[in-house]
Amino acid sequence: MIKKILMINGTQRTLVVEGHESLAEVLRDRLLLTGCKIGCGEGHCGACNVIVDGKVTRSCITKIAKVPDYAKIETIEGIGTLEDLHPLQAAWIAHGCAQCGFCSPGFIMSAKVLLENNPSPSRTEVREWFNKNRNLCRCTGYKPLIDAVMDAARVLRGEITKEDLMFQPTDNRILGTSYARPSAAAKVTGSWDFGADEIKTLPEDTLQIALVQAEVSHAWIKGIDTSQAEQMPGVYRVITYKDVPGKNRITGLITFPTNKGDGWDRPILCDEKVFQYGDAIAMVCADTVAHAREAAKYVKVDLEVLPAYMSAPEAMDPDAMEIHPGTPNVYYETNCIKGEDTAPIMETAPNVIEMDAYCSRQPHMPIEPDVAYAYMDEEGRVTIHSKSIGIHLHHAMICAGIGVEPEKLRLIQLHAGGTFGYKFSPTIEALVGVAALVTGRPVALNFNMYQMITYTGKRSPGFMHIKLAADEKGKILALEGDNLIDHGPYSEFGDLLTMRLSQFVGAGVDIPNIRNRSRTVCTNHAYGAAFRGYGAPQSFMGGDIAMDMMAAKMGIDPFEFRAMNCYKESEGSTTPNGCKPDVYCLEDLYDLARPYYQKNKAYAETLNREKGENGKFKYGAGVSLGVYGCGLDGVDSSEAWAELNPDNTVTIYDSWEDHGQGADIGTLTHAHETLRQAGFTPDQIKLVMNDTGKTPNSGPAGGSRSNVMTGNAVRVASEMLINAMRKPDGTYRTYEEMVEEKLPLKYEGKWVATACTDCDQETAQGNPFSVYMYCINLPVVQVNMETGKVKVVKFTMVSDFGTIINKTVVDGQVMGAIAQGIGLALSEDFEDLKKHTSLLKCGIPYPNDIPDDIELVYQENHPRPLGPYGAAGCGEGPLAAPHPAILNAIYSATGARITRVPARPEVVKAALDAL
Ligand code: MCN
Ligand code: FES
Ligand code: FES
Repeated sequence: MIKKILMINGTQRTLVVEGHESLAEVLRDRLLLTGCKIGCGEGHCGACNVIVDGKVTRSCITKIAKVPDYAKIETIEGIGTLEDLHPLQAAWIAHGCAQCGFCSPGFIMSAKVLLENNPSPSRTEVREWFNKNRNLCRCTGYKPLIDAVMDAARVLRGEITKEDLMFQPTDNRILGTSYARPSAAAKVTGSWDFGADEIKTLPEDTLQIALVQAEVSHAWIKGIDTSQAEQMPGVYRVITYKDVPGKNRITGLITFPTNKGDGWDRPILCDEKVFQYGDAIAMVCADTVAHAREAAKYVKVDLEVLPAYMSAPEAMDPDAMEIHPGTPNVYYETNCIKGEDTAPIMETAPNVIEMDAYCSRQPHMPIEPDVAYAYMDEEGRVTIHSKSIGIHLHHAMICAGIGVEPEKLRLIQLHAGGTFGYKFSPTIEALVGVAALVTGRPVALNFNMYQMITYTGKRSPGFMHIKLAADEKGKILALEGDNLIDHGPYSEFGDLLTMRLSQFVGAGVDIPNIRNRSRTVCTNHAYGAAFRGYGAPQSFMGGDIAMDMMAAKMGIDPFEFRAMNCYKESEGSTTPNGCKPDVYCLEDLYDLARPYYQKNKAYAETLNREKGENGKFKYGAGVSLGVYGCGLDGVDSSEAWAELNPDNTVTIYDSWEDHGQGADIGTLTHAHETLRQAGFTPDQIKLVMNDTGKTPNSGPAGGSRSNVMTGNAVRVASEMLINAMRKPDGTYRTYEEMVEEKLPLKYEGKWVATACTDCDQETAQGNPFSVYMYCINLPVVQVNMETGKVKVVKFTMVSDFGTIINKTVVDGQVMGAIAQGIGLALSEDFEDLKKHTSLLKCGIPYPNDIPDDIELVYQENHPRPLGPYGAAGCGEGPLAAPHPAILNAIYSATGARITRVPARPEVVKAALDAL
């Protein structure tokens, strides 16, 4: 034990600590200064940054023993309050830097030291500083963070005030503005608790869970011996499949009838088989995390290791065994059959190209690892708090598996530090639920980053084979495809994802004739989970690069080739599913984008002339089109409630789960835009969100559906309320008057996408989405011809999301997606189970990997008839196709055609060498 005297936020504190403890642990566990977040826990992310004697310090890797007595430690809690924000905190809010907010305290502490030492930094110096201090953000694309530091510096220099930075509505209108999200102030002051922070405040008898996880990818389980672990210090109970009260399966809620599986293939705790590395075999519940983890090492698992099929082609080998006995490894097939037979067209068309492409197993890499806790509530319900982005969906997926009646299960969403879709699948909900049921005590499970990366779901790799035919003028005549989706061992949403290939290969292009087959394959690599873009990045990896190849073959400018072939109302163009898009906005979008494309091309030429260094660097401009639909396939729906309160405020209830994208500001803005007719101001609207015990089923926050579906439901509920409040003379009743007239105070708003239909299982023809969004991606890249290293030096995105509901949110969504697109294109991967085990090794982009030169352009003159106030979604369209645009730019710069991601230097170098 060591006695330490530390000056923490100006107060002298005496602490008795153990030498092996980190500064982060001491701050968080002893002092409850939980504004210091633990992301990676290994020095890679800066979420835990505090200031020690004036220096930025990653507290997770700083042993408390090394911190000198009387060291001056500053944490986020010490620099500003909700009432009196530090200029950096104010600027962070103003620029929408706190999306999920998990990284915000670490960045702000880092920036504070920079500005103390350099009051007038350049943008490059700010970026370099964050890069040097290893500050990672997965949500924002970094540019807003640089903007915020530049503005905070101006405030600190006395040139402007904090108030100048903040948008203030003048006419009680916030739609389309940069009104700050309700959660922003708490996020930037460190008072927004995430799961790991809440766990610290659970009752003293809370049990901490450690998992016993598989270290092989495929095996029969012959036996599990828990006897030794049960005797270890602090252990209360070791739980195996035998203890699970229910079916011990998470059901994938099979979406389509032609799926050959039954959806009950994912064990909560493995019983007969291990299906992938990291599968949970047992749970040790103990008094401390350390005790639980230590005891977990003593659970003995007897395995008969089986051949592991780590990719779709391996699992399709005729000699491969069925991973789930009784279900073929290829368990679902969708065919997009539109127009005439394509075979004769391919034979006779003057221009045909054929290509293969691969879209990788991209890891999600939120900075916050997975976390959940559970307990039995006062009504006898198993209550699970987790990062779920589909609380009602997950309720249905885990209820039978853990063995409780639906009314005895309650799911609540924690504040999430980013998910990017991995939480569309339940991860550890069922585990903590089972542990709470079996032990009868509160339980908590917090993954470390290694577990987060190696065990949670990933983007399902797509093996794309695409053939295109065009006439002599370049009009596309036909598309053929034969594609595979490697979905890992668990079928949940695998069919839905594969169906996306029938919806997005060729989307945005007027293609009269399509024959496109896509199959879902079960493998032993990481299970496929939704990832932002969901099926579109795979689709455009094939479909868009094929367009680029055809343009090159025909000697037509790739931008003009796309513009010429886009959906046109005059030609009655239809989507690959044979229906008309909700609006024809693409011709205008290409017109809007054209000057930006030409400017980028000219810029690349200038760079080649001025910075080419005699051929060492080559620069090129690229283009691609990304399209995404808002909603779950077919007749999607959502529900929200509006209630008038005694103090004449309104409460909106919905389950619009927040990854960090801004469900709170979305709900508030949709409600306010309607309620302001009755004079309500934003601060008179309260939000109750994301608790199956309190809020209606608004559907999951996936498929970029919420702004359209739940936005509409909020609008409808608000309209119902003010319709009831409206008096014949056009004024509005107060709460007292409503009560006096015995009028209901609470209204249930529902919205159903009745215009939609499911896609036909034989042909994929139908009308799956009520609203679409479009993005034209225009990057400029630098290719190092000696090493193959590619850098994106500029990124322009020209988008149509219909009406913009919140400008700062939409900007943030687009910039964050561009950064993830750059990562997908050039560095990110989860393939090698031994290597890809940390944020760093998985290739997450740091500030210097993302250009400062990001240009966002919006088209808003095509309001969506079915979107609330004309809005579409915007979460996923911007990640549908930045990566093909970057590969197309590499081609434009060098002539090397790369059709797989990540295009790491060795891949690019090999392509250059082969020229
Ligand atoms: N919005 C807007 N105007 C529009 C369209 C959308 O202001 N015309 C706003 C919405 O109000 C909402 C946000 O943009 O705040 C995204 O809306 P939408 O596209 O409807 O998407 P969802 O709310 O359903 O969010 C999910 C989507 C998905 S599927 C993933 S994955 C995702 C994403 O959004 N993961 C994210 N964005 C993310 N952003 C962050 N920071 N972290 C994640 O994990
Ligand atoms: Fe400390 Fe990532 S650097 S948590
Ligand atoms: Fe930076 Fe989410 S806001 S990680």
